Amino acid sequence: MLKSGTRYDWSVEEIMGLFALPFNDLIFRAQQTHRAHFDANEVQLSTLLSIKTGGCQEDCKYCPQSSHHSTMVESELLMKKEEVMKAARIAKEKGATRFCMGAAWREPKGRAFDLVLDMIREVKAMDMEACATLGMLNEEQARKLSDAGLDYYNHNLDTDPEYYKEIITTRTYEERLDTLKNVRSEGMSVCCGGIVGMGETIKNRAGMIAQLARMNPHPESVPINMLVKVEGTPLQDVADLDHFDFIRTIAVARITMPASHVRLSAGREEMNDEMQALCFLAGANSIFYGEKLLTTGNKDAENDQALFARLGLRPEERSTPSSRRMANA
Ligand code: SAM
Ligand code: DTB
Ligand code: SF4
Repeated sequence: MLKSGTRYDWSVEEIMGLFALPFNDLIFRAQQTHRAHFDANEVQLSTLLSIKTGGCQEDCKYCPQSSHHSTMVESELLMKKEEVMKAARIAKEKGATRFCMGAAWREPKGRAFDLVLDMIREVKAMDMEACATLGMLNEEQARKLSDAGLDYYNHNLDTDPEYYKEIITTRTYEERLDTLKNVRSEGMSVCCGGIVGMGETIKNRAGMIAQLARMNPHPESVPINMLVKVEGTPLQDVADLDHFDFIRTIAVARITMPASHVRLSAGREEMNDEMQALCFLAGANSIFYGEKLLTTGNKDAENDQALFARLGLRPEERSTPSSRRMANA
């Protein structure tokens, strides 16, 4: 169902105009949009697990898992299904509704892919939403994931097409868009966003949001990550981001993709409660919940519960569209 105000024709210039608004005007507009589409006091909780860590052949400059950089992250084998299920059960007990499995792969292959399909089936059997982020997908891989019951596939654009060349050289922007097309045509929900704080300009940021907001339909889930500067990556010394610029990016994502869940993603460890509250006010309504992201730290669950209590926020029960839920039943 289309709610009024949803558009797919945003230009980069128009989005730059949103970024240039006085902060209070921008936040007011984002909050109005948010309230027209969501309960403003509900936040969706997703828990991440790195099921295959490190040793990745891609050269993403921000990523501690790329084998092109020397970081503290060591290459590990695919986790055993039992360990993954244990983590999913703990996530569910702590209140997460979605379990997201990440693999440091260029693309899924061979027996490892079959094992991941099995993990997805088991997460679904636990009555949780399942999400995976495994790199590029062709049509057949997307179909297999969908058949296994996967609700969401995460594949980020990361930045705009122009700045992209500075960040990743081992796969193209077009290849990312092709993966997203394959996910969409197999009926899964799309989780797609990017990173702020990699040294990009406001125009690059507006360009990234324009790419996302011109998709029809919009990605159901839009993770906005603040770069985690990991030692050993080429971006370890990039200039600090003005936190207000991060909050503005959340607000602009909310205004341009009014019915999407906008996720306040990586970088929360660096944020105090007041900063996170401003992100929620700007329209963020999802977080990664649990003490670890993939290889770096996150706020722990107790900390988030205390913040929710201070702000009167409630965890959202479940967000997968009922049609998809019934198809998966
Ligand atoms: N290998 C798969 C891929 O790239 O699609 C899945 C995992 S990859 C780690 C998922 C996303 O995590 C990246 O697209 C990027 O947006 C985000 N990410 C990775 N390292 C990050 C960092 N240091 N700070 C913020 N976000 C990061
Ligand atoms: C996304 O947009 N952010 C998550 C998830 N999708 C897979 C990953 C953040 C990773 C941060 C660095 C790390 O922990 O390795
Ligand atoms: Fe590999 Fe994904 Fe990291 Fe890029 S972001 S190096 S593809 S794990």
